[in-house]
Amino acid sequence: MIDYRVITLFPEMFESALGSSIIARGIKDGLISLECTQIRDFANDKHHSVDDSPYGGGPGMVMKVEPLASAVASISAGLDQPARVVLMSPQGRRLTNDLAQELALEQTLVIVCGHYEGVDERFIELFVDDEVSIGDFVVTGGELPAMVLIDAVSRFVPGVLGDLNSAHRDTFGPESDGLLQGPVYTRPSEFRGLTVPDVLISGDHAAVERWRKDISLSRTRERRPDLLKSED
Ligand code: 21W
Repeated sequence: MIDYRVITLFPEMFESALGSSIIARGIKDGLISLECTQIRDFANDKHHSVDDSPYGGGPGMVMKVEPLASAVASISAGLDQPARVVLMSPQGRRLTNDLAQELALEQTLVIVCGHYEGVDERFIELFVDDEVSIGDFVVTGGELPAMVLIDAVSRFVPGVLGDLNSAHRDTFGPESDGLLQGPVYTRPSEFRGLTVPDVLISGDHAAVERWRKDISLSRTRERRPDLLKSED
C-alpha cells in the first residue's frame, strides 16, 4: 500500500491520466491511493497568487513559498508520521529503477509539482527531502514527471503488477542483467516477407536463452554502451 499526495496547480491532469492504466487497477484494489491538493487553495492573498516575479529580476515567475508551505503543512497534519517530500525538478537527481524501488518503501509520498521558473529556494530548504528529475529534457511543468514517477514507483509496490516479479525482473532479471531486451515476436510467423528467427520456433529452450543473451549484449553494446561501463 502506498499513498501519493500530489501538490499541484493542475489536479485534473492526474485524474485523467491515471484514471486508466495499471495505476487505476492498483487504486481499485486498494494498493495505491492518490490525492491531489490544489496549491491555489492555499494562496495567502486576496488574488490567490501562487507565483510572483523573481528577486533580482529576470524572466518568468517563481512559485511563492507560503502557499506551498501551507499545502505541505495541511497534508502533514493529517498523517501519523512524517512523510517523504519529493519535488519534481529539472535540477533533481535522475529517476532510476533503484530510486523508484527505494521510494516504493515509503508509506506516504508527498510529490510537489513545480511550474514557471521554479519554486522559491526556501521552500526546498525547509520542506523538500529529495529533488527528482526524469531526464535531461525540458517539459513545461512537474505534473507529467510526477506521473512518470508514480508509475515507476507503483510497479515496485507488491501486487500492483499482474506478475509479482515483473518489476524486479526488468531491473535485475537473469535475461536482463542491466542489458537491453532483444526483439520479440508473436504470430504470424511471416509478415511481408519477414520471418521470426528460427531459433524461437525450434523448441530448444537452452538455445533460445543463449540467443537472447547474445542479442541483449550486442544490442546494448550498439545502442547503450554506457550501460556496460557503469552502474547508472
Ligand atoms: C522547466 C521548470 C524549466 C523550470 C536555466 C535557468 C520537473 C522536469 C520538471 C521547468 C525550468 C523534470 C531556466 C525533466 C523537466 C519541471 C518545468 C527552468 C529556465 N533554465 N524532469 N532557467 N525535465 N519542468 N527553465 O523539465 O518542473 S522534473
